[in-house]
Amino acid sequence: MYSQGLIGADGSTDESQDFLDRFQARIDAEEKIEPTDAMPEGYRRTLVRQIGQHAHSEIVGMLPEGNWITRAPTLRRKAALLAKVQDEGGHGLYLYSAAETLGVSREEMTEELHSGKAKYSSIFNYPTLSWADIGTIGWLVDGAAIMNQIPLCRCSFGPYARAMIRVCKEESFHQRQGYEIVMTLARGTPEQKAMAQDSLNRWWWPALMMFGPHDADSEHSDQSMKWKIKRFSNDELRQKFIDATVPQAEFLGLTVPDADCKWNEEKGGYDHGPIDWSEFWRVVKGGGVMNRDRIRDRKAAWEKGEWVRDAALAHAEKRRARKMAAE
Ligand code: FAQ
Repeated sequence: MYSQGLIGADGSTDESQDFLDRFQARIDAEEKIEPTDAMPEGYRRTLVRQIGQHAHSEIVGMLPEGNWITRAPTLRRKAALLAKVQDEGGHGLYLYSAAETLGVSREEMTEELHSGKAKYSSIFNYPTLSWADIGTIGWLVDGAAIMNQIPLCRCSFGPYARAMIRVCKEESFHQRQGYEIVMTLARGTPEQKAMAQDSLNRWWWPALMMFGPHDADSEHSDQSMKWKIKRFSNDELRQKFIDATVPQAEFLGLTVPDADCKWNEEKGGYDHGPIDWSEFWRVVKGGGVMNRDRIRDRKAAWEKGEWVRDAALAHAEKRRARKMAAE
């Protein structure tokens, strides 16, 4: 499927089977691949695609929660939400930097996001209708993100794996603050509990979709697992998430909106009902409720930030010129 051109740090290429075998042997020996190492072009392209999509998800993911900063119910909640949204922005920046080490520029990635060419996680195309959604995003969306990202800390590509270590620590905090918001509502008035249940009803299935299509329909999984970019398949991670989350919902006195969700003693995990993949693909292809608004808002933020980028660049140029004059 991929062109197997190889580009070394010195720009040399090697397309031999011998090189591919030696590269795979490094992966199998759990060696980390660094940006200056020669690598198959397919490996590089897969990482640029995945890390780029991941970075875009973090940045677009700031929008649904950002929507509630001015309406947080208390000062403490507002401070925590502000910090969380800023954390997500930071995650996007580490990830863009990790992708840049593979020879793609921030501008190219941004352009791909704005033009609709690059994907970002389907989950961020759903609206945040109530304060409970802010709790549910932390609980379910950060919870799903952690389940997916903990194995990425062992990804074969060094900069991605290292970025994930800090990201996972921060996401764990986000997950706990979200769960605590939902717990407060679930133990509150009947109206607050109903708000928490309504939020779980709306976010449960989209959260399961975050893990991507079933393994049989996952185009990239086999190769990504061979290269140890992914350590678990989409279905394996989805199952781990369900098994961890259903007891959390039970503890809160809430019910996941799936009549087929039952403990299966034999497999040692929960069964679940069918996922609506037609909805998933509709949202991924731009047909979700919020797709258009998300891209519009990202473009506006990028345009409004132009003077900041220009000023930072001018400052850096000035410092460089001063330093050169002094030498
Ligand atoms: N949404 O062959 P596969 C977060 C695409 S971070 C949209 O299975 P792969 C933090 C996929 O790209 C959330 N598209 O693909 C936060 C591919 O399309 P392509 C993001 C999806 O790469 C929390 C096609 O379908 N996390 O939430 C989705 O092997 C709270 C075929 O799929 C990451 O990005 C989807 N859900 O596996 C922020 C983690 N699923 O490229 C703010 C890193 C699949 O051929 C608030 N990424 N697609 O055009 C991964 O682990 C993988 O890329 C998967 C997909 C598992 C997402």
